[in-house]
Amino acid sequence: GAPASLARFRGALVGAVLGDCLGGEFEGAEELPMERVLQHLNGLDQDTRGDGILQYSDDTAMTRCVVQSLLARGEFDEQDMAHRFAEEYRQAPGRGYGAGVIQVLKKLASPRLSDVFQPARAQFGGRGSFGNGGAMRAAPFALAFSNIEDVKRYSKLGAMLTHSCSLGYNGAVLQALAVHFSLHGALAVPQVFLNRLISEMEGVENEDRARSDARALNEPDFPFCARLHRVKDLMERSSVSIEEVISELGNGIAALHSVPTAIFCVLHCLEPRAGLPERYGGLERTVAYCLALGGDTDTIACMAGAIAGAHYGSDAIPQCWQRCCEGAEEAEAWAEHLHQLYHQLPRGG
Ligand code: F2R
Ligand code: MG
Ligand code: MG
Repeated sequence: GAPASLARFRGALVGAVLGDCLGGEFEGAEELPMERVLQHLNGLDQDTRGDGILQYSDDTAMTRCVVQSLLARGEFDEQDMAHRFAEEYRQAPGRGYGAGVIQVLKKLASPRLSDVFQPARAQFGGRGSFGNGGAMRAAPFALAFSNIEDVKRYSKLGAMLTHSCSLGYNGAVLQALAVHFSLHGALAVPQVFLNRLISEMEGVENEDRARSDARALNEPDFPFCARLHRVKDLMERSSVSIEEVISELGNGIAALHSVPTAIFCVLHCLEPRAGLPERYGGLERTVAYCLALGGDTDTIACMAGAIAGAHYGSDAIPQCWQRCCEGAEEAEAWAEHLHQLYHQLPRGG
């Protein structure tokens, strides 16, 4: 694939922040007309205040912890990352965290805790969380590790600090893989990109825990692969409505109902689409389309923003959007450090 340029690293990290900040306006909305989304986005073009007026939520707060931990330690360190999650929550609890994960973050703050994966395992009566909180913060793993085996291993462990259900942590692995492939230009041929994701996820989901979790939740074996096949089917249709995307893929808070959706949004918006302004580039189309789905808009746009940003690069990011989003400038600077880390780690995969 294409070399992983600095512009792609910046695009991925800033794209994620933008998706979170811009999507926050509509999180939980139903039946959202595209006109309302465009009104919101066009308002930013005219906003002269800029300067981070749109605040980031838990998606970015936790992504920042992942980035800072990877940069400070130069490797994955579960104790350090868990400590940063807990400290971030203690300092800013009002960032819109999931109702369940708050319990984990409080327990992670205890100095007596030796196994940092234990609080996540206790969630939801021992079943663990299948929420998309692991996936929403997974992009930095693809930006820190060049080896695909490391991307899979550490995105899974990073998610397992809060999400012990395989439908939670495998969503994080899928999101990290999507950013990894996008970073290397695989989106140039969408079918190849999807086939690579399916092939990797067949290996990832081929474990007893994934099978038993899927059955307990009435999902088929290899649930993420099944959703990726649905993405493929939708791509082959001559036209797809927002309602069909929601009904086939979902727009909810579960990783299974949002990570494949984010991937579809990126693929669908590779080309100009009716209803979206002609002047919009691919990244703008992707974010606007994610918002118009309603539901978990901040998180779907955050994940799609990372994948799309890794493809289009930072030049595709509108300056006025970047100025309006809290944390976007800092994300750009951190992307440079991740780029250095990525290239100094052993290559392979
Ligand atoms: N929490 C939200 N949005 C709610 C509204 C926030 C509001 N805007 C505000 O400002 O206060 N968004 C954020 O949460 C999502 C990520 O959640 P995460 O980290 O996965 O949390 P959790 O609690 O682990 O899971 C989320 C919910 O999923 C259901 N759930 C998960 N596993 C379950 C299981 N095994 N059994 C039953 N239910 C399960 C629960 O309802 C959890 O609370 C992102 O959207 C982020 O933006
Ligand atoms: Mg959020
Ligand atoms: Mg959300």
